[in-house]
Amino acid sequence: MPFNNHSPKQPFNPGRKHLAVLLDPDNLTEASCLHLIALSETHAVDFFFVGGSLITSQNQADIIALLKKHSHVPVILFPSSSQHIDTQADGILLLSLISGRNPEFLIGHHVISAPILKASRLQVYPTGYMLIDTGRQTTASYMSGTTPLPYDKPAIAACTAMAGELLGLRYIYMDGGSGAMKPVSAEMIAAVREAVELPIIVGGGIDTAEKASAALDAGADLIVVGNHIEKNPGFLAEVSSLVASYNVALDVHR
Ligand code: 1GP
Repeated sequence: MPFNNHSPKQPFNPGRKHLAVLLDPDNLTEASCLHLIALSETHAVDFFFVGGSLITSQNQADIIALLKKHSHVPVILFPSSSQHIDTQADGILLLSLISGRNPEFLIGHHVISAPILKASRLQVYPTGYMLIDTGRQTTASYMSGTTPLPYDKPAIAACTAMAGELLGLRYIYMDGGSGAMKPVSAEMIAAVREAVELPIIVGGGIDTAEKASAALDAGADLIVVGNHIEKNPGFLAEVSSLVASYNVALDVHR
């Protein structure tokens, strides 16, 4: 059986800021997906993440096929279970839900997924996934049967991320949950930034440029925006320009 090299290529350009647009197959039509693809041609997007905590439609495969046909932006799966692996994508966030204590999401789904991933060409990104309590129970927390990290306990987040790093995970994803009422706090992101050297992904409830800036300033390497771009595709231009402005500033100071 031809096994591929799955050691993660660095998807992040070290020292730069990045933007991922999260596409939830349940909230997309072919037309809305094509519209976002067109916008991403003129406003830089580093990654399309595809997935959701509960997918009720059957169109994930069609959405990924559309993205692969019409866009050069890498498509990375953001799966909620082993059932959502799709080998049309470029890569997969292999999420270990380290904020929780549910073995199925720490290792169970991974065991089921492993032979499929090994036989695929998907780039695998081992990611310590941390759900943060941002004020109301999220689908991710309910569906995973886990308690999210307390919002105002940055030390717990820092120690959790440290443990993930020591276990060999390569990325940390701090998520307030899709449509979160408030994003993960800058204090918590900064504490995790201080605690680990891994690239940090932050998402959930980023619906203004100010919230995006707060996450980037605190140390996020990649911000994920889903809901607000689905509701208001024009936000893609705004947040993309913002991320680009950080990179221009970084270039100037080199
Ligand atoms: C959720 O981090 C993502 O898992 C994105 O959240 O949809 O609130 O942008 P939003």
